[in-house]
Amino acid sequence: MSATGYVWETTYGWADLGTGPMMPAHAAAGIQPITHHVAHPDTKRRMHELISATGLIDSLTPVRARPASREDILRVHEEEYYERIAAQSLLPKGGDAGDGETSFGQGGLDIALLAAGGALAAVDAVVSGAVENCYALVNPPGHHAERNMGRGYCLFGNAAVAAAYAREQLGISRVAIVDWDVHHGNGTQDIFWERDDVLNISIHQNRCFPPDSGFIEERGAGTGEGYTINVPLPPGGGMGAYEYAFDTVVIPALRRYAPELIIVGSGFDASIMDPLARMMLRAADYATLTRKVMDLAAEVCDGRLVCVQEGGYNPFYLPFCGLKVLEELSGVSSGIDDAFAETLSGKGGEELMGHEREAVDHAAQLAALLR
Ligand code: 3YP
Ligand code: ZN
Repeated sequence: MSATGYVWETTYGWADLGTGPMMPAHAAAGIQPITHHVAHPDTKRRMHELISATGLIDSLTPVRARPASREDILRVHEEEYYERIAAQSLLPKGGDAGDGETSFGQGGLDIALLAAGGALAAVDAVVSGAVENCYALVNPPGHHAERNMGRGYCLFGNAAVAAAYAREQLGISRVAIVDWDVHHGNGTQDIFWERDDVLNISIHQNRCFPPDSGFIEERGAGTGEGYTINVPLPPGGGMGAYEYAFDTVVIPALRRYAPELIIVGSGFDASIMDPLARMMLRAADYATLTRKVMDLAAEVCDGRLVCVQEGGYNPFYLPFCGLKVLEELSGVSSGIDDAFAETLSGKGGEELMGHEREAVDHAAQLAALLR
């Protein structure tokens, strides 16, 4: 048994986004239904099955999710919003969390509460010392959900709910969130905008989603000024850009902030195979990023690290990205390599390019914590 916890619940794979490719089918608009919505949970279920089939799961400590309570959710969301989701969740066909793309089926509330509760259970396991680190493979994702509105497939801010819980219930005084999902963590940003007790760092493809947020000039306000750090990367970046961003912005900011707990928003949609973005990371690169955060966590917070699943939409490739992260967290080899590594080698993206260096340097300058 390694000291790595792992959360997956069967009903995470039962979240229903409907049959439209990205929005409900609409014949007059030319939008056809499809067997698998782009964010169908099978992609994440396939990660779970690879972790199971390789036997790596036997080296992980199972951590069971519990449904987050209403109180857990209300630490970061408006009561009115919670009630809206709860009411729609009773309808035979469910509802939508706010933007017309975040549909959920009947009982969708329960799955969303279990997703937030997976992040809570992971934080409990790590903070209590039952495990050193933990991967919560939850669904639906959370980082786009704002205080009063769901967006981008996210109902409740799972990582935000977990961070607020660690602060208010577990006596943790500073939490850092590192969101490497390729999209901007606008919801987490909205929730902690005026707070200095949660450092929120988002590394994402510039103007991918939401297209109007995630800029380096967004730095928080009031007490929270400087505790929101955005690192928007130009499209096309691979490990060259990510490594430079981590080494010059993310890791130094974490070192200065010295959190007592680190939560990674772990999306795999910055992969070279992802349909919803234009970045070029490989599975091994996710392991390298994991190692960087683990080393920093060992330095500042006894290794206390929780990964909470966000996005990722390539059903063939995401399982390998997740497998490599779990191998790194646990120090255990699954015996399986990234099956796409050879196919993907030579496609470029490893070198830091000049315009990427400029973008990261600019972000570093505006990261108040680095001053
Ligand atoms: C939500 C609607 C269009 C893009 C999509 C992004 C979801 C995601 O992976 N967020 O992290
Ligand atoms: Zn994403």
